[in-house]
Amino acid sequence: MRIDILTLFPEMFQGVLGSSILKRAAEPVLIKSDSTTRPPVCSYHVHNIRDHTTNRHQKVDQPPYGGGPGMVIQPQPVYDCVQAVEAEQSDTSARRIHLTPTGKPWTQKLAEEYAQLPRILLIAGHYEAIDQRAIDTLQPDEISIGDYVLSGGELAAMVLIDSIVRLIPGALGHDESAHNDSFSEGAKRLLDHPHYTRPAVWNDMPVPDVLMSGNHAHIEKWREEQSLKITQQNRPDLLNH
Ligand code: 6GU
Repeated sequence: MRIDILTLFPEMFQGVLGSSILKRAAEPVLIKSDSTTRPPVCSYHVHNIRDHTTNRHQKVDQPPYGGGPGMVIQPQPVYDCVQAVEAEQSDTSARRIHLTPTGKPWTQKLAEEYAQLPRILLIAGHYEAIDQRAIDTLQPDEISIGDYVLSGGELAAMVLIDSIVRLIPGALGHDESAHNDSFSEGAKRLLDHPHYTRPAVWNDMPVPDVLMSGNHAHIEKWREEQSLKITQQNRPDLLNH
């Protein structure tokens, strides 16, 4: 998957894309059996919207028509940046995504859908908003990551990238399957059960007996019960669907 990111703050992405699973997903995959490599499962391309301004001071924002607080990003640099970026590797068409608190809620189900695509292009606004005419012209999917307001779409874009990339086959190692994650199909879209590791007793607290029993049917039943209990406690809304 090719991932293009359009932002006024490219530096915000360096740490996140350069660490942990997102970093590894953009590196060639070493095949143990014959020591050959496969191409990375994804690539990241971060673009500065400011590079597409046409004015001398590279200004991208102006006060809103009709008045009100904050600044609005002008449509031209956003539109031109999208056109320039999509012209790179133009044989692969990109799903456009605009990160905005007024978008549709992001879910694991959408992450699973997007993980199948060959190319996504994320537009992260900042300040009050992007001029609506750029949105109307580009017709991106509009996505929000929750009912709170961030200073810009960048953190939300990173959330989308992380939740999508870990679902691309080959992005996670063999021991890190996403199949039973919270909200996944394998977890029946419920919250995950609690987890335990060594030592068997810590601060006078033993690991639940069933997990030491070796009885996989019992273990699975216990985990399903725990999932249901934690979901009832913390997210009863998930049970009414
Ligand atoms: Cl996608 N952007 C901003 N600025 N705030 C948000 C958001 C996105 N999702 C939730 N809050």
